[in-house]
Amino acid sequence: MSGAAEVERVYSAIEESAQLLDVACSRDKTLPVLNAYQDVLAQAVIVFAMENGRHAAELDFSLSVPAGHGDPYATALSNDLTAQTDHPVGALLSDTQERCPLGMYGIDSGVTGGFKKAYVFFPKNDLQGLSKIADIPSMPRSVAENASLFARYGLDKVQMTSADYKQRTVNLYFGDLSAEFLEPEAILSMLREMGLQAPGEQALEFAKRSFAVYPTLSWDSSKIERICFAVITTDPAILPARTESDTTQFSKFAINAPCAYVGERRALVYGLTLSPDEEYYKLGAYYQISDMQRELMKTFDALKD
Ligand code: GPP
Ligand code: MG
Repeated sequence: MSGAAEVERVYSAIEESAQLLDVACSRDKTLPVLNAYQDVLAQAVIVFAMENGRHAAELDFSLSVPAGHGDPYATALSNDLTAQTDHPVGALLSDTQERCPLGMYGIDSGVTGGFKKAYVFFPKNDLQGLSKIADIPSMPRSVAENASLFARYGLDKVQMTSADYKQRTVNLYFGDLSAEFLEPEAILSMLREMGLQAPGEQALEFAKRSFAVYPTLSWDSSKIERICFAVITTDPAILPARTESDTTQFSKFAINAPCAYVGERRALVYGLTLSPDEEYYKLGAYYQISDMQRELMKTFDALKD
């Protein structure tokens, strides 16, 4: 398929996903992003994500971008998807790739808001130590300030980082988690120290199955803005029962989101998110996958009680 045909194929899937959430999809915000990365669409891992079920007003799509493509933030700047900035967030991707080995990149965009994030994935077998990440010059100081807290709860190996150019925040995606730190007592103690909402009993059960845990930090404060416990599964009914409309919206999306791989069950990543005063879930449905998701699903979907 030509690049233009790939753009139309992926755009149709995005539009269909947005309809499931009653979100109006803006061609003007979405096509420039797909056009800028059109060469990678055929092979990319692609995720469609709904944020907080109760006030989902946006659909995000994420694309993986191979290392060979080069810095995807530079692509975003040269295509006017985002404005140049003097804020340290603008230096984060280049600073990171100068100091750390690269597996691949990724980007994130909203169907109403346009380009928002870039990701750096480290090689699968070479997760990066927290102190190395904290030493990256443009990283928020809050990363170093919270490093010992993270490490005490087993969060010390970083699989990937993301820079959010709109919110001016950084996510550190910790992987290689050990089960002892996913026990309810450890999670409650960690969240207490972080000043974040304590989850209910069902949420704590859910969090035990996490394959990744990622805090969000900013340059404005040493406080952790929120933290997310991510669970990968093919089960569209995994969400602990909440309000009926919440459950209906999540399962509608989990069951009907478009999926480009046939003969395999759809990969889903649920995120339990805790902020200082909220507990909520988000959901990403994988439209295209790679062997990495297949392996993760084999390992983590088998952990069901
Ligand atoms: C979700 O972060 C992370 C992903 C969807 C991984 C990206 C996958 C690719 C294939 C690039 P989030 O959206 O939950 O974080 P936040 O909204 O806090 O930035
Ligand atoms: Mg997001």
